[in-house]
Amino acid sequence: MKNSNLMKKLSSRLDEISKLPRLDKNRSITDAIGQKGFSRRDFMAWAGSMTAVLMLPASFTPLVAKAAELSDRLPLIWLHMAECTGCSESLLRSDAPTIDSLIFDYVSLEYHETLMAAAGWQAEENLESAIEKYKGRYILMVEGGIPSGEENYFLTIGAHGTTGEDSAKKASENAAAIFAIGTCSSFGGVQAANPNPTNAKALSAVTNKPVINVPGCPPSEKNIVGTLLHFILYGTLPALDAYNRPKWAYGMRIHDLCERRGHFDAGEFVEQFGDEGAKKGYCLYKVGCKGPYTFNNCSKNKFNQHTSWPIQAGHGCMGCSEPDFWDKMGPFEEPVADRLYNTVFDGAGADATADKIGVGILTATAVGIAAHAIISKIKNPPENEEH
Ligand code: FSX
Ligand code: SF4
Ligand code: F3S
Repeated sequence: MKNSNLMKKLSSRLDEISKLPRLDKNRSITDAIGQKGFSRRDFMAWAGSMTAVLMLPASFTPLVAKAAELSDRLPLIWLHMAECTGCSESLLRSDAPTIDSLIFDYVSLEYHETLMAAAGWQAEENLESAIEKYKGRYILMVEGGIPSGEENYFLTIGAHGTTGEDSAKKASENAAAIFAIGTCSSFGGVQAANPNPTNAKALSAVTNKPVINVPGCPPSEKNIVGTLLHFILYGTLPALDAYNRPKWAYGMRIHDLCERRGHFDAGEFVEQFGDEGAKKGYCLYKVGCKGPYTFNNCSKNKFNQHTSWPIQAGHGCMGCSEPDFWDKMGPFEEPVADRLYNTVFDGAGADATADKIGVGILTATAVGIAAHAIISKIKNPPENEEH
C-alpha cells in the first residue's frame, strides 16, 4: 500500500476510535503524561521512536502520537499464568515512569494482577465485569505458560480455584484481539521445558481464537507497547511470520542486526569470557551466541530504558524469543553449529532444524559460521590453545 493510502486508512481508523468514550472520563492519558512531567516535545520524541520501531516512515509520527493519546479508549485485560512476571516487569520496572509504562498503567487498569489495587473476591468480580462490560471490545494480553488438561490444577487463581486454562479460555472468547506476551505464553516457555511436569502450553494451544505471539523472555517494553499501538492504528492483525510473530518486530535475525557482526564477518571471536577478544567486543558465537538462529529486534529496542541488551552486555543471545528455547538452544555458552543436540526434530543439528522449520535461510549462514570459525582458528590461535 502506498504511504498516502496507508496514512488515510490509519487516520480514519483513529477518527473512529476518537468517537469512543474515555475509560476514565475525568482524566485523559495526555493529562497523565503531562502530570508526570513529560513535555509535548518529550512525547513527540517518544512517538518518533515508536514510529521507527513499527517500521513506519517518520512522516507517520503524528499518527502514532495520536494512537497513543487514544489508548485511553480501549480497555485492556492482562492475565497472568505460570511465569516469573518478567514481562510485566520489563515494562514497568524502571527507575522513573516512562511513557511506555504510563500508557500501560493507564489502559490496563481494567484488570492486571500486578497493577490493580483490588484483591480476592473483588478482583475476581472486576475481571468478570470487565469481560462482560467490554464484550468484543477489550484487548487481551496473556503472560505465562498455561498448565493444561489433567494437570491444569497446577495453576488455580482466586477463591473459586478457577484454573488458568479456564480463565484464559473464557477471556479469549470475547476479546477484540489476543496477544500472547512473552515466550511462556507464546510457546510454553520455561515451565514447558522438558519434562514439562505441569503440561504447560502456549495460549494458542488452549484457545481456538487467533493469537499473536510477542515472545522474548521477557520481550522489550517497545515490542509490548508497539503491539498495542499497532492494534490501535490498524485494527487488523499485523503481518506475521511462521510462528505468528509480528514481522515488524521479529522479521529479522539478531545476527543481522548485531553490532558485533563486523567481527563475525572478519573471523574475530571471543574464545572465552574475559579474554582479549571479549575486551575488544568481538563476536560471541564461539561462546554460545544463538543470534544466528533467533528472530528479534533487541539491538534496536534494547532493555532497561534503552540502555543495553544481552550482546552489548557481553553475553551471547540465548534465543529467548524462539519456541522451546530452553530445550533447543542449550548449552547456552557453547555453539551448536557443529554438534547434534536433543530437539523435537529427532536430534537433528541446529542448522538442519532451523532449515526444516523454514524460518530463514540458515544453512548458508551455518556454512559461513563454520568457515569463519575455522579461518579464525588458523589465523589467531586462542591463547589457551598455545600452551
Ligand atoms: Fe518471565 Fe513473562 Fe520469561 Fe515467561 O516473561 S521473563 S518466564 S517469557 O512469561 O514473566
Ligand atoms: Fe552478534 Fe552473535 Fe552474530 Fe556474533 S554470532 S555477530 S555476537 S549475533
Ligand atoms: Fe533474548 Fe537474544 Fe534478545 S536472548 S533478549 S532474543 S538478544
